[in-house]
Amino acid sequence: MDSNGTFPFISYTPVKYSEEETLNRSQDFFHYMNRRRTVRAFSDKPVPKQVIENLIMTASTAPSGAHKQPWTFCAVADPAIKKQIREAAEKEEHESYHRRMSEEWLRDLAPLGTDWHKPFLEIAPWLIVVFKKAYEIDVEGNRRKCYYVNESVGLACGFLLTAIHNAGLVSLTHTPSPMNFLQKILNRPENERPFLLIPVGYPADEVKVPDLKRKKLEEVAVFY
Ligand code: IYR
Repeated sequence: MDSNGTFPFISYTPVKYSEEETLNRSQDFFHYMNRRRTVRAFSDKPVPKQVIENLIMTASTAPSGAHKQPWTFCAVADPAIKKQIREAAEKEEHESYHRRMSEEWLRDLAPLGTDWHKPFLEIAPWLIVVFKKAYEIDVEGNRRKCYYVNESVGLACGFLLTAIHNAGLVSLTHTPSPMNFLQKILNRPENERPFLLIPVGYPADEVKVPDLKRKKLEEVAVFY
């Protein structure tokens, strides 16, 4: 930013495709993304740190309110920290599955076969813990507002899952609840709140996924 608080404007060079290429690319990308599946059983095969850095940099290209980029991605490979996260998550999940979740919620989850056991939190080579910044602290230590934080961080997570799939890796959008234990274990500052916990890696051999179907275009879109 310059001294009067505005970004200099520079010319934008769009990527350009012919109409036919645009059609093909949109179709191919849909088919590619439609192969993405959430996986709950991971291989312990390592993933290089550089790959994770690239995935995070891709996520961080997401648009955000007033370009605040109100996110922090904590990438955990340390087995001792993963163990701590697993133990804390399983404690909360045990409570949720046994006492906090409604009958309807448990019924809705039954087809997915989930329960309070979360071995993937130790098996997956990386856990990416996404934090949202409720506000920022500037260089002088003042509180600065962030805008549309949930929308912004949700978009960044979408970009992250897309990048993970694009790299031939798999992920699980895990939402232990409540998840303030992540702020403590990872020693994050007060302005950062846990948003999603995403194990990343290769799928376990012969992994199975539920045979779910995605809604048809007519069920998710209305054209005017
Ligand atoms: N957070 C719990 C329960 C859970 C909730 C939803 I909504 C899911 O789509 C899947 C699981 C867990 O991670 O097991």
